[in-house]
Amino acid sequence: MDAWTGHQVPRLPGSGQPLALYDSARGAAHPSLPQGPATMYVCGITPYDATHLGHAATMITFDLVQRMWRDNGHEVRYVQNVTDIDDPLLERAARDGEDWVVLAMRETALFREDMEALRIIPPTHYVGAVESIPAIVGRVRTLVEQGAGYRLDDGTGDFYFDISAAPRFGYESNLSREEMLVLSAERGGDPERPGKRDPLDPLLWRGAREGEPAWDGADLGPGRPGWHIECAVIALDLLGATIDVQGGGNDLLFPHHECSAAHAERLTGESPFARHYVHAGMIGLDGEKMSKSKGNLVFVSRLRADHVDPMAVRLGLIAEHYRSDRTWTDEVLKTAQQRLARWRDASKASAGPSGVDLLADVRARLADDLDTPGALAAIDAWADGALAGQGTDTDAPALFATVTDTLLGIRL
Ligand code: 5CA
Ligand code: ZN
Repeated sequence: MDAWTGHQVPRLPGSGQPLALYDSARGAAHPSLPQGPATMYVCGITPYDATHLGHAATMITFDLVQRMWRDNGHEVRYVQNVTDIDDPLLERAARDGEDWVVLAMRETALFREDMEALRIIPPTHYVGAVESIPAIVGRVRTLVEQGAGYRLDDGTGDFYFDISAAPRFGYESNLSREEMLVLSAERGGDPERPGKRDPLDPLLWRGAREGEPAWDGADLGPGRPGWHIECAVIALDLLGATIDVQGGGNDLLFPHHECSAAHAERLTGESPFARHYVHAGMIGLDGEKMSKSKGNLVFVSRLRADHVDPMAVRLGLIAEHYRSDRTWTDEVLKTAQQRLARWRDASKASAGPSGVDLLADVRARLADDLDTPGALAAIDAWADGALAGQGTDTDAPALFATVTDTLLGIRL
């Protein structure tokens, strides 16, 4: 499917150091050193409701990864998916008496508008689960032929992945089996289901049910794909066996990314699937994770309709470190609006402190696992200096505005 329209990203002089990113599998930050084009797969929306600030924050995090790679001269190949068939989508459509296809198309269109307003560089490929079904069927059949997938013996036509076929299962999330069982039950898995070889085995293919959409599965029988295999197949087909970054929110650490990696590694024989598994913290409202099921959502489109500057939203979402779970409040927005106004004033100064030093500082902060609080502090210090009449660098105000635009996606 089509992505959204991007904006021109100005080039900055020189380049910085390699981007170090925290990898959940290794539990530490390591430099990302792409060989050839940098490759990234980010888990996108399930389009049954409008884009909320949690989605936006996660998309902004990976936009910063892309901006840092580009600044270091890498070509970037970025794939994002849309889970345009899944239980929550069917449930919401049924609740509202709406066609699930129409619902998915409408919410995906709104997401594109939000991403464009937030100045997020579009992915190279924006891919729906539905359009990927033939490829997924082929890969599930391969897993079954290899003995890594099996049909449940209860007449449903459901197929599962046998996690014993993935010798490294658990390396990505580093959780105990007990923790995995709890999270599996909470996040779309079915550890209680009888007949599975292991309670943690994830669904590969769901046999057709009365009243649910189904697709041709060749000798799997009609049905629809499981969630984790979708992301594994889309990433493998468009980016290859080993990718630089597999990204998403930290709610996807387990089972989603663990199982996607297990599927991909079993299919290719290559491990690790991703050199970095990168997880953004959850955005909450008043102490609660923002989620569609809790109904405590702040929508990007609502803020836009209220004439809130998307650049202030972006700035508010990066004021704290991307890995920390954090809260959105009116105060966060107000602080971001004030900061944005101050930066805009400073960019109109006739001179300021050294622009070259500012660029080096911001690059260094962001290269350290996207330390946005540190980068924002360096930019604030420059702005304070310029507004106080310090410094004689007359090129600095223009460079200042380019730094915020190119590296942070904040257009002044
Ligand atoms: N379609 C799947 C991924 S394949 C999915 O998780 N969809 S989602 O709509 O629930 O979330 C879209 C992206 O936003 C995912 O990367 C998810 O991890 C992230 N996300 C969801 N809720 C939040 C939140 N409250 N804060 C930060 N990120 C979030
Ligand atoms: Zn995914």
